[in-house]
Amino acid sequence: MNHAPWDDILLLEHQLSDEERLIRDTARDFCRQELQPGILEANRNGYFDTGIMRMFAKLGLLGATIDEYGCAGVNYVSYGLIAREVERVDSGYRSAMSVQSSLVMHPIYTFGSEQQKQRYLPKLASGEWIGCFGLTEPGAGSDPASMVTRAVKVDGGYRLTGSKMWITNSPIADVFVVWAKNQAENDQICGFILEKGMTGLSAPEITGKLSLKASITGEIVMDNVFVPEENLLPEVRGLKGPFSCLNMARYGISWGAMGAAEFCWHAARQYGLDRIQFGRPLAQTQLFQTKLANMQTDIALGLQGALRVGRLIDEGKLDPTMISLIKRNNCGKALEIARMARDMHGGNGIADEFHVMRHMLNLETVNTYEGTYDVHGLILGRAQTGLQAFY
Ligand code: TGC
Ligand code: FAD
Repeated sequence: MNHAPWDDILLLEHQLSDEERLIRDTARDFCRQELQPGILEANRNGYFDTGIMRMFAKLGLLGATIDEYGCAGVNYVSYGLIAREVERVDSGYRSAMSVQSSLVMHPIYTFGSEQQKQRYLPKLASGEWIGCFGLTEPGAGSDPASMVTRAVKVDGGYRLTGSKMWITNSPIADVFVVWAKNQAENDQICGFILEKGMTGLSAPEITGKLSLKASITGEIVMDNVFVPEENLLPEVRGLKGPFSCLNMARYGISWGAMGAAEFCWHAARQYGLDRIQFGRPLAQTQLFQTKLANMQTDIALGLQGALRVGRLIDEGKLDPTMISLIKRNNCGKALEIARMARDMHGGNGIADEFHVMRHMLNLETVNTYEGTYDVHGLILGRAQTGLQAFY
């Protein structure tokens, strides 16, 4: 009889190719050696070290699915495996990586001109430039169609006015992919590439966050910013532009959230084995074991779902509702697991040295951004009933 290991009960390991395992192991070693040791201080101080982007770049982790312009050209399963390892350390680090890869490099690669690809992709892949993605506005979050940022056609380009809110990396960004209604095209949503230093462009930091503290978040304020014609993304119009980028990022999040959940599960299990109360390890109680079993079940199934969707993307069979299913499920389950792990650590669970409460707080954001848990529920509900319930 075969024995499945407790931490890989459905033998995900056997479902990966040698190359996928190698990429995963490289990412795992890097995360353990380079990222994990500094996370406590980074989180305490609310600090994101831009050197981390260059470290990601050295390993080929930025824009990893693109196979030109200095990028690694790995498949989507590998991209997911990388996200899982990075988020095992901190959701904020996975955020920095996914914004750069899926929300900045992906739209430039997919919808950009050759000139735009040549100008931006190599520098974004090398981590020399940091990018951000501006869709959300103070009055338009779940409903980006109601955005008010506008582009007005002028000689040689456009003038952009408006503000974007809750933008990962914006205060440190060199490149801003911004979505705005284009007055010259009947208010259709278009993508524009803005660069740091353009007159009228600023990106103040949002302070006071209790979640994702090791990631930097800000606004994008555009006061009549002149954007040259050649900085308009030529190949896409409408919300399907930003949504197709979100498909890729949400897919990565479904793996990443499982990485954070695995950290919390393993930590809770070890804590329960080490901690003696009532004369025996906590892990020897029925309640503790049931909680571990629930965590194991949700993680094993969540990883299988993410892997299945990754394989379907690699086979060219992506349907966005698949991504809503795994983003919603995996983020919701990861958040429950982190909350449970915090509880299982007792008082120690609130100390940052045990890491579980940091993951729990981060996952509150992960469950909210890139489409909230409920919004993905409504996307799935619409797809199966044919009735939209957003309005
Ligand atoms: P709807 O009518 O559904 O669609 C408008 C057009 O878009 C197309 N479309 C998609 N295309 C590709 N992929 C998808 N997933 C798509 N979903 C929709 C659709 O076919 C249509 O195309 P066309 O050609 O017919 O015009 O639009 P709606 O206004 O009814 O939208 C509803 C809803 C709720 C689904 C959508 O607005 C939504 O997903 N809201 C959530 C917003 C969101 O996710 N924001 C994320 C901001 S970025 C972010 O959070 C980054 S965090 C990064 C980090 O730090 O990791
Ligand atoms: P709202 O849309 O106001 O939602 C509030 C609540 O109402 C939620 O519970 C929601 O589920 C619920 N709700 C909304 N609509 C409905 C409905 N029709 N029916 C029932 N319930 C509904 N955005 C970017 O563009 N780029 C970024 O890089 C980025 N990074 C982020 C980083 C962080 C740390 C955070 C917190 C957010 C980031 N976001 C970013 C924004 C994020 O995508 C939005 O916060 C998210 O889409 C939700 O929008 P909202 O905050 O306006 O909430």
